[in-house]
Amino acid sequence: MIRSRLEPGAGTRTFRRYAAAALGLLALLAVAGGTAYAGDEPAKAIGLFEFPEIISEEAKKIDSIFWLVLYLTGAAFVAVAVGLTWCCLVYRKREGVPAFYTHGSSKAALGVTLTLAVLVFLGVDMNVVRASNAVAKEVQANFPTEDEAIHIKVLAQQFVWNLRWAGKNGIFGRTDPKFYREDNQFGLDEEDQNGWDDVVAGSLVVPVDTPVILEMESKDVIHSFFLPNLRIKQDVVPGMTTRLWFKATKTGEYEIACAELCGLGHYQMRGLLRVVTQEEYDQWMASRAP
Ligand SMILES: [Cu+2]
Repeated sequence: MIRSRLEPGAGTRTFRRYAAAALGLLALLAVAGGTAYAGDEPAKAIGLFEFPEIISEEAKKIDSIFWLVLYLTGAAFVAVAVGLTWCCLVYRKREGVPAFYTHGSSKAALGVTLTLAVLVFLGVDMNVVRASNAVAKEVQANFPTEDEAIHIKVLAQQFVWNLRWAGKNGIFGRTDPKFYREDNQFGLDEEDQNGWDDVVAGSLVVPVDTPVILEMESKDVIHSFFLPNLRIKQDVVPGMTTRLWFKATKTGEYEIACAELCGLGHYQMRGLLRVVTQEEYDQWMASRAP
């Protein structure tokens, strides 16, 4: 005859004990996750999962949110996986002992579920919200003042990024969609003198260590302007102007990508970000707008 190794009533007690242990473990991991994040420097990525090189101070802060989410959800995942494996081992069927089964008690189940929900809400959700709000305020919404920044207009179309600088006079020329032509992608109004010195280019040339404000519009569908090395991305929507800012701190050539599936040629909607020294920038500008 097969007999249970557990006494009557022992099931509920054991369940409560294990549930308490699991809760303790989860609380510990939540605290550990928060502590791991408390460091200033984001953890270093390894091997296959190496991120694109970071070229701004703001990008580091944005990455810290990624790491925070990874630590917290990683900790919760490990806690769940360990608990599950452990239950499978402890309650398995063995020689002379049937697999343990319990309906549990609805009171205990309710208590455990509510406690877990509160712990996850406070330990994971609220931590992420708090940290990401701080970064959004500090980075995303913290636009440089109008006159310390260089303004560049971005006009997205399937499947190209058109870029325009105001030129010597610092004033953008008037545009109108009725002037859109193969050789006038921005639809510049040739009668407006302010636009005569506007510089139009296919790659985004900016001086290093200088704030840049992008004013972005789309001719056709929704695109998404993505600078992976700066960790910034913004939808470009027909009928409205969206803005983005950055300050690159390292010279070099980096990728611009479209991060919104915008049509069959989406994959080729790449651009080039060229971060150059101030002298190179002045030279480039002078050669484009004499
Ligand atoms: Cu696109």
